[in-house]
Amino acid sequence: MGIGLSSRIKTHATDLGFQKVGIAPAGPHPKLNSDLNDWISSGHHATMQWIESRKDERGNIHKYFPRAKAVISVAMVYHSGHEQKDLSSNYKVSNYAWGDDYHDVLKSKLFQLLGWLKTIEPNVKGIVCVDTSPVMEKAWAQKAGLGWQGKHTNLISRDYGSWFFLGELIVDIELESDKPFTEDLCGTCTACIDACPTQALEDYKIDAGKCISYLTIEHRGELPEDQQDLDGWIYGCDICQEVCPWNEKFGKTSEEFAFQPRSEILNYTDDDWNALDEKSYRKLFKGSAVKRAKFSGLKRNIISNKHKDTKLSDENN
Ligand code: B12
Ligand code: SF4
Ligand code: SF4
Repeated sequence: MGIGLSSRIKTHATDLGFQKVGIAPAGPHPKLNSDLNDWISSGHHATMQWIESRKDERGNIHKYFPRAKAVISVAMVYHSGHEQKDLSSNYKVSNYAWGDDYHDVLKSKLFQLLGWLKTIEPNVKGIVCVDTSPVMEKAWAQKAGLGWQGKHTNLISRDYGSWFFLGELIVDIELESDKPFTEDLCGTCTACIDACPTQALEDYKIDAGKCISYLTIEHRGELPEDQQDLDGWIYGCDICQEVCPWNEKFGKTSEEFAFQPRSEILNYTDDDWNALDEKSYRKLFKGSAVKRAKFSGLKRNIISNKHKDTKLSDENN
């Protein structure tokens, strides 16, 4: 088993710009599978059929990559160091989407890691995953020792908080593994559950249909009648992470230039957002994660928040 190789992989991944790296054996993960099935049968995935349609692969890594022997799990900090109050607009955009699309940034580094690994193990087969693959990234990161899933359901590390993305390089060679992270350092805290404006969280579980992140990014068409209040967010939502004491104490600013905010994100006023047309949208969000919401979704979110403001000022007059 590659003991020396595991530590060389970690050093190389760190040199590429990942803050955390851990390795888990690609063995069975029965709790993950049963929790996922419960979550889906409770309808907590809302309209995200793409989760259900590949649930067997999500619940069993060998259905996705039969030759898998080890999962190299990586984390990369994205927080730009700016806060919502630094924006010129009252509309809020999740911090993870202020710069370039993280899928591209992490994938390119993971492919570099695979390319380097092939120079040592020429026959290795590897799959690079970032977000969109049918892999339960948080559960694998916990198994690889990176941290624990907090009550807001994101993965938290004791040295970086939770403002990071996850990715994996799954390989068909055995590697020395790390110990899984077995502690739950949330303790009696319930700050995320209490602060969530839509009551989407219950201990360690999310009802995605109620979550503003889902509503602003994933939901297509009109917003449901009872989920119209987006609390000022036009893309994503950061509230449950903003209130987390682990981020207050240990959250770090990203050193990755690609995650620095685009100037329009910082400087756009409410009027600029209200006037956004498809042409400016395409230009502003070229190579950005915000494309996921599509122009129609972003426009719907802006209009929905604008109507709320109009209603509030009518009530105050
Ligand atoms: C679907 C999805 C969403 C959905 C659903 C969120 C969710 N929690 O599942 C929506 C659109 C709402 C969403 C929102 C966000 N997302 Co998202 N999302 C995903 C995606 C694609 C799949 C997640 C998944 O498998 N969900 C299914 C459910 C069943 O999984 P789970 O939440 O982990 O559920 C576990 C717990 O409930 C637990 N459990 C169940 N019962 C119990 C009981 C106890 C006692 C315990 C301890 C645990 C427990 O078991 C379940 C299975 O392990 C992943 C990428 C990936 N491929 O993994 C990114 C991912 C999770 N998202 C990410 C991010 C950044 C976000 C946002 C912060 C973006 C934003 N700012 O708007 C928000 C956070 C909202 C939140 N509080 O979770 C990052 C998280 C990084 C991190 N540090 O953890 C990921 C990993 C993407 C990435 N590659 O970086 N997301
Ligand atoms: S992202 Fe926002 S809406 Fe979703 S669970 Fe967290 S606080 Fe609630
Ligand atoms: S806010 Fe508190 S309960 Fe929620 S994830 Fe952070 S430490 Fe855990």
